[in-house]
Amino acid sequence: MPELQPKQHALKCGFVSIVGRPNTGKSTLLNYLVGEKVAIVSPVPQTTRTAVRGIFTDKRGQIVFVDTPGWHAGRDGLDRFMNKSCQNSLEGVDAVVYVVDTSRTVGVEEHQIARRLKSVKVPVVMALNKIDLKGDRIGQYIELWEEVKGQKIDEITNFVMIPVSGRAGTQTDKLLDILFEFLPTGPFFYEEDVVSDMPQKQLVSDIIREKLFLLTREELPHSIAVVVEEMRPVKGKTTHIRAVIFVERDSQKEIIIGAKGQMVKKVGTLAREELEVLLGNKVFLELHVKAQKNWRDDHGMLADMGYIFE
Ligand SMILES: Nc1nc2c(ncn2[C@@H]2O[C@H](COP(=O)(O)OP(=O)(O)OP(=O)(O)O)[C@@H](O)[C@H]2O)c(=O)[nH]1
Ligand SMILES: [Mg+2]
Repeated sequence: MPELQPKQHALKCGFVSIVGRPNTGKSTLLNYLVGEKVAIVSPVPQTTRTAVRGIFTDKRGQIVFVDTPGWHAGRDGLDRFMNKSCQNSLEGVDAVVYVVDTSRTVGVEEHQIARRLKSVKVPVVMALNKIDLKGDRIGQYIELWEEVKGQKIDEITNFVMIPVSGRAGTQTDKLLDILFEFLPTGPFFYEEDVVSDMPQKQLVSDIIREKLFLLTREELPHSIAVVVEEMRPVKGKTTHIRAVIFVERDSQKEIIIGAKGQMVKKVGTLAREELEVLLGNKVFLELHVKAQKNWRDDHGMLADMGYIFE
């Protein structure tokens, strides 16, 4: 006689895309939900440049989140790639989390995003984010959604709103509850302990770029890209990482290097500290800075940087 197996409950499992304008806190929310840093975060708009998966699993089931670059108006090659990543992330998902920043007023950019999202067929959850800042603009976002949908908020189907703080973790579990309600049952896509599927080289280059974004000002971050050229173990104890920081102009190269190399040294120290924790290994980080005019619009360069669809 075969042994009786305990009855398996069908678990929920599905894909959820996280979209919104730049800087609304999408990546911060993803990291909180997943419980680990899987996406880089900075105060600079357009920090996230590629779709990043973060996987949440518990007894309710599994949610594969897709964090996306902030939807924005730019028109060069990198802008087009980023906006296309947002658009693509809406295909084949089971629900969409539309993250808005309640500490900022609704502007033209937000109207454009809302219009793009109004015809999404799957359920939309509007995450009214950064409520810890006690901004009083929730009403504006309700009006915006009513306007684009042409309906009163309580008549709109397949739609839920929830105030949250991705930084403080306010109502994030409630958000998960709402999302699980919308998901189908099915087998998991990832092992239960997996939180990310990002290739290691991309993660490393993103971490270096995050430090650069934290330390540079104004337009400079948008001119920066980081490519990890080599990662190899040395004597089993140290990982040697060689990366190139690209900027667009020689004057920017000077800023990144800084007086007596101070700036690039600081970036290197901050990145190395985080990489050592991540890799569980000593890290020797070699950083080079190169000026590469117009890389943001150069198809070949963008492809090398991983900013092009196959
Ligand atoms: N006070 C507060 N700040 C937040 C919250 N969530 C994110 N932030 C801050 O908002 C800024 C942007 O956060 P990100 O998570 O990088 O935002 P994003 O939407 O992923 O930005 P892009 O990738 O550029 O589109 C950072 O300075 C965060 O620390 C929040 O809930 N409360
Ligand atoms: Mg982001």
